[in-house]
Amino acid sequence: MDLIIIPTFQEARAITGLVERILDIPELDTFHVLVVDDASPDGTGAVVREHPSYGDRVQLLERGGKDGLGAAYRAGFVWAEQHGYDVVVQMDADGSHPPESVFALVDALVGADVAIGSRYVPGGRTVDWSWHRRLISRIGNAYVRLMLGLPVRDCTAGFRAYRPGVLAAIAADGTEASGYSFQVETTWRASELGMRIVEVPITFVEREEGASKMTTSIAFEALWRVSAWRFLARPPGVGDTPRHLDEQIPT
Ligand SMILES: Nc1nc2c(ncn2[C@@H]2O[C@H](COP(=O)(O)OP(=O)(O)OP(=O)(O)O)[C@@H](O)[C@H]2O)c(=O)[nH]1
Ligand SMILES: [Mg+2]
Repeated sequence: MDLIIIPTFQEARAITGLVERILDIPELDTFHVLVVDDASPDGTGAVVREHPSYGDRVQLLERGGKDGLGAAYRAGFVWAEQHGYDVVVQMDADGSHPPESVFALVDALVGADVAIGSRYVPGGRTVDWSWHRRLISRIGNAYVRLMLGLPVRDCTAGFRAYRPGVLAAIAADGTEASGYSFQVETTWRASELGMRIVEVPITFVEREEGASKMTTSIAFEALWRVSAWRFLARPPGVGDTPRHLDEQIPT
């Protein structure tokens, strides 16, 4: 079985619609959904437990309180490994990442370890994003690429699929980011581990319900972490000999 992990904080109004969309896609019938909720005061966890497929295709990992996107994903990835899932997909709860594109990401794993749903490759786009959101995202990505030299256009994307077995090396151990810089950190680690990363164009849609969780402290964490990583030869815990690609990708 495969797993889609959705971290949530205050997404009670959005989560059911997204879960329904996922469960309704015939190509995704091998997928379960894991919502990782940080004790959202709006009752996101309770909404998930009320879903008719709860305990079957819909699972919930409840955490004690708001602890950041990175921590939520680390817990979700460990859970996926403990439960023996194969492909793992990560996506936001707010509808920005179209579940209809999950299959394209999974398809791209035939020749890759990580597939990123990308706004910034030909065919990818953002819908209803204000000019200043676009600008911040573009500047952020340009800064990350410049600092870390990553071969990826959309380093901050939160919509990804991982080939079975690669997550433990990339993310579960050794990552340190708590906020959205976790996305950059996992891209960097995958790249330094010699993993093959592909970008699949997606249409990113501005959230319809709820509010953004982006704060100045999350943005500041991203800035200082990326700047500090610039001065490390490689991510902590990553050896100096990247695995050879032939060893990782079945032909
Ligand atoms: N579990 C958990 N989830 C979080 C936390 N912070 C954000 N999220 C979730 O991470 C996903 C991305 O957060 P968003 O607020 O949509 O971030 P964003 O896409 O940069 O902001 P918008 O464009 O305004 O939506 C959403 O599903 C959030 O509910 C957190 O601290 N814990
Ligand atoms: Mg969002």
